[in-house]
Amino acid sequence: MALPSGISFSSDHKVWLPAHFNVAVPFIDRHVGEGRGAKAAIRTAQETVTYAELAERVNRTGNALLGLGLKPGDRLLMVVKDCPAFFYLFWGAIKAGIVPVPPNTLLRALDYAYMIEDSGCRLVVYSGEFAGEIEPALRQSPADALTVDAFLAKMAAASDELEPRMAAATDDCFWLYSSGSTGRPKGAVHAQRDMVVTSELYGVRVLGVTESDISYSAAKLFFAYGLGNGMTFPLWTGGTAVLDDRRPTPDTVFDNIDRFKPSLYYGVPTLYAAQLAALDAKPRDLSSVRACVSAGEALPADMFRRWKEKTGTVILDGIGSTEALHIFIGNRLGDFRAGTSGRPVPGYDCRILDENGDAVAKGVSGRLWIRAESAATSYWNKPEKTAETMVNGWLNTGDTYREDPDGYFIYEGRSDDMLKVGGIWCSPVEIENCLVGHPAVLEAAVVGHADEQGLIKPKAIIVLKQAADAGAALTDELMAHCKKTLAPYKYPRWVEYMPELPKTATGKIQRFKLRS
Ligand code: 3UK
Repeated sequence: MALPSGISFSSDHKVWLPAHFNVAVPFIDRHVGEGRGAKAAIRTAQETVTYAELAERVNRTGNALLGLGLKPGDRLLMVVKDCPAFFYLFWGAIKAGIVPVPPNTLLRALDYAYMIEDSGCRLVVYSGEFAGEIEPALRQSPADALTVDAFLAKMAAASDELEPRMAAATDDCFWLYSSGSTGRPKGAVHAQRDMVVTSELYGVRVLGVTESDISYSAAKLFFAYGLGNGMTFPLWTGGTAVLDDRRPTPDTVFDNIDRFKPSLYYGVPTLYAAQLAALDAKPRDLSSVRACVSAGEALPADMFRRWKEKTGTVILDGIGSTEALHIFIGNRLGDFRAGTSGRPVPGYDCRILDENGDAVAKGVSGRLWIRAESAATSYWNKPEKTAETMVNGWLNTGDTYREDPDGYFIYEGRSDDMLKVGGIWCSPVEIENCLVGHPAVLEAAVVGHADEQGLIKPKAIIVLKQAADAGAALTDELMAHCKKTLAPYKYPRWVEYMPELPKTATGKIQRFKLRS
């Protein structure tokens, strides 16, 4: 398919956009004019939304948001499950010049309270299911709030005509929050052009996404990975996105594949591991799927092999980040190597540097830096974090990598203590703080530990106030304490008791000693 009018890419993969433009036009409005009005843009178990309906509801949403008093540049915090309203809110905001901010929907009231304050959002729209965490978070806040259902009633009553608010390619468009090992989540500010770049460079040119693809991402839309897979790539190409608002399990995912016959399936290693186990019990038909994609954490080579054996399909591992927006090093059909992240996506410059900032020789490990036109150029309100991470147009990924002789990039771990659990960030410090909040605990250290699939999960090493309290009952209690206080995926899967923790002379926990 030709690129949308006014948009082109140079031979070295740099994007050209009109000086005044709004990214909702090529992603949403264009399709009706190109004859896709009656085509399904979104399919769920409950409904199908055509491109014509989508364009109309995006307009009504933009008008409803303006009608609620939001002005261009204002932030809309949207804590919304994977459903068509996610699309309406995200694109309706963008078309009206309002900045949508869709955070992780698995977080707790304290996390949302922070994001509401940090973003200075004017309005919070949330799926009713999340009221228990959102309503307490709103108590101290001047922001207005509406459930999705209440918003949809306003949307239905708003005008279906909306002029796009014109912007420059590098103007702020949407934010995504990302967490660090210390400190609060950071809002990565993404520009108008960023989704154009990821959709074309990775979606079209690496994965080969087309209008005839049906895309199903078990990774949720709030995750930059899911946002690309399950929304921007299908909309960029005029294809169909399948959405399911439930928590993905092997059964729900395989049932969706049976029912919607997607041609592209996107998961994370933890889910692939559970799916592999489920396939032992019950074989499933994946013949509609032409490619499976994995990201969020490294896919062990053995899982790649077992999946291929059982399903006949390859899993294309690729590394992306919230800051880069989507995958910048990836495997592709016809060019993949198990146990690696693949090769750089054309258009993304990747460098592995030593501590002095010099490029290492092939085969030597170092810090991975990338340069990308889809990259966020700042963190909202965090000039120091911005200066550390975004340097002269280059992005510090925080990952250690090495390049093999054939140009495949091999992941070797994080350069900080952060963990990826089920593809989602976990800060050991946050889990330690939670554990220390339990009356029996004196000190706690959290490290990553590989489970039987080779996937990393948090493990806690605990020093008790009374050593005699140690035991299975306390372990259960500590796990329950974490599950109730933190996002549920963050609880430690193993607890070990020790008389003391290894520390540096300055009192810093030496987590590397605990990892072995
Ligand atoms: C790690 C990987 C090894 C790595 C993401 C695809 O994961 C995404 O974004 P986040 O900001 O995390 C980024 C960090 O996660 N990581 C991601 N993928 C891999 N490590 N192999 C992989 N395949 O530490 C990276 O720096 O949550 C993934 C697309 C968009 C994304 N935002």
